Amino acid sequence: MWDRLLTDCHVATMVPTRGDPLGIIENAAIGIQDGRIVRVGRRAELAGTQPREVVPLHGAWVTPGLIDCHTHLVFGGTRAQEHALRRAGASYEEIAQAGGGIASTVAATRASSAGELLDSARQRARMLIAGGCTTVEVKSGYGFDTASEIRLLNTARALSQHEPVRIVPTLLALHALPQGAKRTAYVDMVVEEMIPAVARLTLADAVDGFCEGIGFLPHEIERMFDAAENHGMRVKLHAEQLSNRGGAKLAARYNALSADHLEYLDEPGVEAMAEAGTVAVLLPGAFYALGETQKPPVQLLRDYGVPIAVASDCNPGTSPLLNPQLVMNMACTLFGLSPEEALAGMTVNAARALGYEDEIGTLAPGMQADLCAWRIDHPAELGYWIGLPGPERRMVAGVDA
Ligand code: DI6
Ligand code: FE
Repeated sequence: MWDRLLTDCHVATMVPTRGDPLGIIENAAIGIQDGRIVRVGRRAELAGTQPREVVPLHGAWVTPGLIDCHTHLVFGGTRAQEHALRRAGASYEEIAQAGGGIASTVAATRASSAGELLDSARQRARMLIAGGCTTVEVKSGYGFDTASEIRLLNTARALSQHEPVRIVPTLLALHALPQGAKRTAYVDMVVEEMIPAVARLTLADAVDGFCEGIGFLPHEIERMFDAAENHGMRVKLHAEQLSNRGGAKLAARYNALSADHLEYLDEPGVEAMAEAGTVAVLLPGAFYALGETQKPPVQLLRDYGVPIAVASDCNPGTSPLLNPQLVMNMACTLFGLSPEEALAGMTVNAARALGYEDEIGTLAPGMQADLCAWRIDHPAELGYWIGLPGPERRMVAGVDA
């Protein structure tokens, strides 16, 4: 017997059908058993089933639970001061070179107790949850040494024990060079100590890096990717955010799950991503907060059939953004995505960017029953309102959460 039958709803399954990227089923019902979807169909087709509980949704639209596939949610302090400096004309790179930026968050993170770190991350997670997220990727990266990165990953994992959300932890191993560190020695440490330790403890699904002039260069990222591969971990990369360093192409060569940011991505990079099936994760919050003007090549990504995801990039420096509806709205308004593309970007394609497309991101038999019920007239509204409040109802594994 099914546990639950959701009725009186319309569903955007996010399994595209011909001419309908949202896979819409109107007047639908959804059967749930053991936390997974058993059937999605027209209400009439599901008549006669005898669930333990019938849940009428009073005409709501149901979508897969939203997936924020790129966040830096665990950190100490804020960088409100830096926001002020940038308004007064300083650039992100200038602030970083003067010892602010990522390094200042590392100091504030190290100064935070375990309880403080968890509490502040929980507060931020709750905002994403309230906005409809059922899965959130969380990167480390504000530790700069093995023990500190492990502490951040443990905090990320603890989030899912305290809040009703799935957490996908990522080791952001090469984020910025600590002040006074020697480049080669630091990369050696990451390759020989940090990645093996995190792999041994199975604390992260994937390894990430920041490929940029103020981050790490391709030959350093390559060593990190080799180490990840040797330890059976997938990779992803912050690439082509502020300049074109060929990061996306490099990531594609390692079958990366995703390459993220991509404002300066060129056609050879797009082509390589298409061939490797690497997802393009666009981060309009960082583009907006940094006042960038160079936009990611959305039309080229479409032309080559690269799946596009969108995410908050929530971090204290370049994207203090915690509203998933606003992420989708900004992806439409700033980058020219259609509302359908933006919704796919926080569901089906976000799942792909995490390697969990067989579990979450679509509403189909066998998938986790992670979903949101929205009081709207059409799913396009999700990319239309500027900072809409969250869904009326949210379920994780078929349970209201
Ligand atoms: N790119 C980003 O958007 C964040 N990290 C990265 O590599 C910014 C992190 C920060 O400024 O604290
Ligand atoms: Fe980031």
